Amino acid sequence: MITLYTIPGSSATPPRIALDEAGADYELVQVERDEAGNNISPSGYDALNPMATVPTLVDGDLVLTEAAACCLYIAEKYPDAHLMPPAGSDDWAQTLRWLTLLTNTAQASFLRWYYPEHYTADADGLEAVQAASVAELARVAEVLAAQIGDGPFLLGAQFTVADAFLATLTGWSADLSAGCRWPENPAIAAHYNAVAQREAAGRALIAEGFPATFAA
Ligand SMILES: N[C@@H](CCC(=O)N[C@@H](CS)C(=O)NCC(=O)O)C(=O)O
Repeated sequence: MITLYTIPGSSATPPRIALDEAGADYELVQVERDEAGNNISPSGYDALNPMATVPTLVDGDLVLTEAAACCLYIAEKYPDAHLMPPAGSDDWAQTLRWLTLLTNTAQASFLRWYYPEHYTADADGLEAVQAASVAELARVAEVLAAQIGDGPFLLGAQFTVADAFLATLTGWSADLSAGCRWPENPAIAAHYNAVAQREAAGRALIAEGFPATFAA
């Protein structure tokens, strides 16, 4: 059985959505942190994940970190769930493109906003790190909205793990200031709502603390 180490609402959300969409048999293990942000439970967690982050997915002897890699693994392990287009197809390549943008640009930018102290040694520079992050997130949102178009998903009719990733980041963006929140963009709000309307994905989003819908 798969074990997914998680903190509610975290980067573990996309693989959790993927597991639920796949109807996988899995267990969630909550990672507890102290006030300094050190993982204190389960003991030995940092040996599984040398970056000391969540998620970590364990499946037998496999120990996998990085949310995007976990999503792709789940998609491959449960092919009947069709969480990725057929390997080698143009849609498959484009899904990799959007998933990569989501993880290495958008998610990274959100993490700079959430943890600015990790990105500057200047105690007076935290707000500047966050401001640069917000500017990048606004740019990425425009690119994503253009790709969604009439949607409902990034690749049109087919839901993929990239949509699980995007819905999670859309949920995170509710923490940003007014004017910067992704659901203020109608295409992104409609995308989130389409993901949330799926039975399994919607259940997972709610369980992770995200809203059932954003006003489009
Ligand atoms: N690229 C990593 C990022 C994981 C990540 O930074 N997770 C956050 C929670 S959303 C975390 O555990 N942060 C703790 C820290 O950076 O100390 C992934 O996708 O798995």
